[in-house]
Amino acid sequence: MPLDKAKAPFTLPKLPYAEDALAPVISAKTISFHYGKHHATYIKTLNELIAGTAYEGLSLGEIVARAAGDKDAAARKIFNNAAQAWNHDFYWHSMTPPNGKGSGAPTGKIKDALEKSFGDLDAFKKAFSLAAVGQFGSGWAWLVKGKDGALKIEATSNADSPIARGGTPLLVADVWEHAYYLDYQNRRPDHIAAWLDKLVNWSFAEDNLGQ
Ligand code: MN3
Repeated sequence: MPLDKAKAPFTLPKLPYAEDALAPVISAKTISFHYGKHHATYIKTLNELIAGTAYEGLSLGEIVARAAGDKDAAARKIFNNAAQAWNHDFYWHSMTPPNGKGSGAPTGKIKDALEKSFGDLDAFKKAFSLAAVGQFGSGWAWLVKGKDGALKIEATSNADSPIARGGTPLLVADVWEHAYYLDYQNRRPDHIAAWLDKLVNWSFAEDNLGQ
């Protein structure tokens, strides 16, 4: 993750593929707004918010973790923008173009872990889709590794992220409307089904499993 060790001022991390590489599931037009406007704005705003505060000098992950425990209104704004910056970088890496590295069906350690926790790939997809589609309003659907090593699915609201609670995410799908509206309008279930079948980067998920 390019942003894990970076310090302020943060810059927009490079996309791991071309803007049109995920089409037709995610069009170049969606990526150009989502990456070039939404993601870029979270980073620009974060840099403005932390300038001259105790958060300046921390890595992005450290800012998310520290701001998560602070109920102060200024810290909530910092949390929202820092978590959105981290979540989006993680999201771009959770996807890979058709025939790209990590595309297709899961293999190896990640396949074994999915089968152990969910039974089979279809059961995982069904559970992930339920969480993604069922997240009311804006948010994220995650595959995470629990402290007991089992894989779990978690849905979070708005900017919230498992890393705010010391969790270990493996994959994330953005379920804010800006992630799919130009391509799927209100059909979030269809977008998530295509996302799971065609875009997941299983080698990224496996790398995040660790030992
Ligand atoms: Mn988004």
